[in-house]
Amino acid sequence: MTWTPEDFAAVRPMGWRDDAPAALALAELPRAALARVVGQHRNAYVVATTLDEARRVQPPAAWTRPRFRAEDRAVVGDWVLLDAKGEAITHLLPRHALLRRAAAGEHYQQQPIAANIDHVLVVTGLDGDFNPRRIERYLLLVQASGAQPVLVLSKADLAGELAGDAADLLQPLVDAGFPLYVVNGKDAASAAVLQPYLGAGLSCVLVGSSGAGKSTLTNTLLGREKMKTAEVRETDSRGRHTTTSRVLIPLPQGGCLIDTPGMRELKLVGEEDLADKVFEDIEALATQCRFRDCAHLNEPGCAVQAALEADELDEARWAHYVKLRDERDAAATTLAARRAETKQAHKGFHARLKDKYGRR
Ligand SMILES: Nc1nc2c(ncn2[C@@H]2O[C@H](COP(=O)(O)OP(=O)(O)O)[C@@H](O)[C@H]2O)c(=O)[nH]1
Ligand SMILES: [Mg+2]
Ligand SMILES: [Zn+2]
Repeated sequence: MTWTPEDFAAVRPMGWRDDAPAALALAELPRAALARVVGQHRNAYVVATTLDEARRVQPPAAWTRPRFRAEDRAVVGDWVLLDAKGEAITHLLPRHALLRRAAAGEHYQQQPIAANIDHVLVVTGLDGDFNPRRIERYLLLVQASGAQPVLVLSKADLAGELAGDAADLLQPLVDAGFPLYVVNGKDAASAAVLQPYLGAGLSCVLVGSSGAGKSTLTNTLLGREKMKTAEVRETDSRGRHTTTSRVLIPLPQGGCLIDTPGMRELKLVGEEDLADKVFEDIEALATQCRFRDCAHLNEPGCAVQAALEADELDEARWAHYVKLRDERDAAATTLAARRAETKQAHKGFHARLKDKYGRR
């Protein structure tokens, strides 16, 4: 049986788009129940095949094997096909975007956060949560995802004059072209500036520290209290982890919103490009140094040192650039070693197959 237009009409309110890689891949596959991953649990997924029906399904057995790559398992936002009974996932469809970070711990693994999103709203509270360095780190991960980042400063109502100072500190990022919105997440009229990212066919994910105001914003944009929110401790502005898993919520505006719990650690994967907008100003400066291999320490004719002395480049921003660059380079080395290892393992496996069964 082939696919019918009705199959797609049912999933369109959940962000299905006929021009997406998932749609193109379907043309090659027999008709089956098409669903979007709207929630994740330790050993099961919650998927939706229509707007008003969500169900728990099992992943394919292969996904539960420890050596199976994390990025090849489904994550919130993914499109999947289900078996005839609608109880298990059979296929993961190709993605147009995947936000991921390096997972914590020694074993190098990537951790997917959300798939098939168009925008990533990087939410920062204008209280003790505000930290331009964390925003830079988020932006590097988002730039590598295929989705567009949008900077959202929440709690504008609590900030007073601080809002202006905070926006000033983010000026290099605004100059690089990242959209920036200052909102009161509790107020629908204020949050309405985000409507351009919430229209039919669009999916976005909210990321940021715990307590930044992601769930508050989700509820305001949705128009009802779907997500639990938590009081923030006054002493350090830290929130408690009220949102415990990632969930995809279809909005009345036609788009979909993914709320996530705060992430304590945001390790780079190794494939981030620092010159891709986030630090383009610094990388452009570095090309103006007298020496090509300038280390920007105390070489004569160093454009970076000159900019630092003239207060045209912020010391903290520069120091963070150096830190992230080193971290990215170290992660890239690990990534390359890991890939070589996997390749070697595959080679060994194929050699053993050949020994056993001869040439195939
Ligand atoms: N005044 C004010 N409080 C906010 C705003 N956004 C969030 N909050 C409060 O900050 C706390 C943490 O919000 P929550 O949405 O749970 O943060 P999350 O961890 O990012 O989901 C809650 O007490 C919210 O009421 C805002 O824009 N203005
Ligand atoms: Mg939350
Ligand atoms: Zn230099």
